[in-house]
Amino acid sequence: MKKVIIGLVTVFCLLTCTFAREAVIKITIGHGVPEETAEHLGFVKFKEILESESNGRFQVTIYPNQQLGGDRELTESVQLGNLTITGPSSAPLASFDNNFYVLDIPFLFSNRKKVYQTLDGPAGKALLDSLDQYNLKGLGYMENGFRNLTNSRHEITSPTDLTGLKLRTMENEVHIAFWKLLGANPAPLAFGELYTALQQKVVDAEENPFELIRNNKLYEVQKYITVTRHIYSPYVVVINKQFYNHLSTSDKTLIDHAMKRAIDYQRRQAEILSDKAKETIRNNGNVITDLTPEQLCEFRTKVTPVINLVRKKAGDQMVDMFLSDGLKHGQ
Ligand code: TK8
Repeated sequence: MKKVIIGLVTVFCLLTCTFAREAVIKITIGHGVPEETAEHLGFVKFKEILESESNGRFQVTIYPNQQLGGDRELTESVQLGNLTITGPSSAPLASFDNNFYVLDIPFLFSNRKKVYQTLDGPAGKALLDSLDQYNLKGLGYMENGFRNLTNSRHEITSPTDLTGLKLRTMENEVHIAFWKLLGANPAPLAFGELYTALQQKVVDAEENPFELIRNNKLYEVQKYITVTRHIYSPYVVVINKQFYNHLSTSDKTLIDHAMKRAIDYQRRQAEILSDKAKETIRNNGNVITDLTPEQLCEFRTKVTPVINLVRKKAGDQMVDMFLSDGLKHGQ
């Protein structure tokens, strides 16, 4: 009897251990921003949904705040399979997949509604599908936000005010061309080095959405903010292609659905946090300058030629798809 019990217990242990070992699927996520940000909250939501919907079969670990590197390193890690998921801004992702330069068309979107219609529609989907050839699968777009110009020197209301200012851009050639056309002196720099560069006055100016100007404390070292909303560069959520392709159909659906819900949540948080950030920055005594339509027009006119560079990089087909989608949505 004793032997039978020991035997049964052994079989049971072996079965559960084997089952457990086979069943648990580990997912690692790395991203480049602090834990107070909407991007982080979005990934936490994804973890919660996926772990609970899979009854713990999926285990998700998140590494925030550049712990595993900046956007470029994180994207490389996902390509190599050392990391499962990341969410770089579309601008640095464009040097991996040139199609993403399409999102660098200046003033492509005028409001959030149009952004979501386009990104969640056929144009956004075609862009995500283009990642396939780079060993990535795109799961969707989270919000980083409309980008605004900040600097430590003086109030900026026209391109002339930018003359000679040293301005940090994301690692993206179209952005560099854009700021050159406006008369600034742009240079690319990884996000992780930005605060120190501004603090030490190696750089005078930069551009980011309100939420990151706040959460990365850039407003401490950038007194002036001009609401230019010149580019909307979303976070593109990417997963290692092999990892995704090896999942069962039902697991793929679990991931897709969890990410869709997480993205909806993330976008709501981004909107709330962006408004709060603007408030905090204003209360801190920073100068926030809104531009009149005429002033904004001056910026727009100067950067129009950038579209030719975008066409060269992203191709006419992708550019036309995004532009006609914009027109369809009444832009
Ligand atoms: C963080 C970056 C950041 C971006 C930048 O990973 O570099 O200015 O706005 O969000 O992607």
